[in-house]
Amino acid sequence: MDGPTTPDFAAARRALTDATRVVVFSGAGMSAESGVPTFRGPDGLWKNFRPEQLATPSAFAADARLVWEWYDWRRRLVSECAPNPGHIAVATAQVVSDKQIHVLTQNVDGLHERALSDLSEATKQGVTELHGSLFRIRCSACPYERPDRQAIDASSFDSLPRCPDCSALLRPGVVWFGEALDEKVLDFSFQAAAEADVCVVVGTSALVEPAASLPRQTAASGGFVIEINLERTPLSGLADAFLPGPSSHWLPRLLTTGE
Ligand code: BJW
Ligand code: ZN
Repeated sequence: MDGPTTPDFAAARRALTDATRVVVFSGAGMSAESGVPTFRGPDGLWKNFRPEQLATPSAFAADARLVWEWYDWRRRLVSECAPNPGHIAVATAQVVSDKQIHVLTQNVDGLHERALSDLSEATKQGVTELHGSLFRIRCSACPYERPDRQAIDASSFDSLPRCPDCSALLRPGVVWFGEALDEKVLDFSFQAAAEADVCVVVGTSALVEPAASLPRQTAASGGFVIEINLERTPLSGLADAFLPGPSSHWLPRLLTTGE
């Protein structure tokens, strides 16, 4: 791992010092050090299924019990995880900085929100969940939805949760492959990325669209892109500064101490 005196780190710090508006665009690598498995790493498998096989409407149509069993496992796992120093550095910067710092996250684990609410009950700064949340559930047939942290009984098809309004199956409140992201969320996110002086891209393989295009929007509008990842990604060529290594190493140095 490079030290904080590398040219890329110095350039990244300078860009952040000069910035008024910052977006932090995060992916699964942001939560890896909290113990949340990433999607495409070697730890992404669950009972020999790839996440891509389960996070789809057709998987839910074919075997809703299996899909709910996976989501129930993930909800339990994430409930036992805590924000790591990377989340805390971002949340701290959101609370103490006079800059506008907005998090656009692909993660459904709620850890950015938890880090922020642990620090401050009232902050103007926000977190946008592009792909929904593990802790919301919604109806597969009507607009009904609710926050939900209860265990799901996925022992049989008949025990799965049902909509109180129309009796159809309830489903996780996340965005699956082939589904459109919420239009308002998407418009807001592209606008925030376009207006940002700096976009900090953290722990994403940058393979999943349309989210992966957000940093391109910042770059196209003349903003500075900082990428933090263990390895290079399709966005690395576009990044003005690449910081190789774990997010919990770089984010506290980049956002809080500057050392
Ligand atoms: C660390 C680290 C440490 C590890 N520190 N780093 C254009 C071109 C091609 C395809 C498409 C396109 N537009 C749309 C598509 C199709 C598709 C898509 O993108 N496919 C590609 C894979 C080819 N996109 C969609 O289907 C989207 N929908 C859509 O576009 O709809 C259009 C439409 C319009 C109108 C009507 C109908 C449709 C929806 C995408 C939804 C993605 N959903 C998921 C599941 C969410 C629910 C759940 O969690 O169960 O979102 S898939 C999964 O991937 C999840 C993630 O948010 C997302 C991104 O993954 P992420 O975060 O990047 O994780 P990893 O594991 O891939 O990477 C981790 C990284 O961290 C690695 O790089 C590591 O090195 C790094 N790392 N430890 C720093 N400690
Ligand atoms: Zn319903």
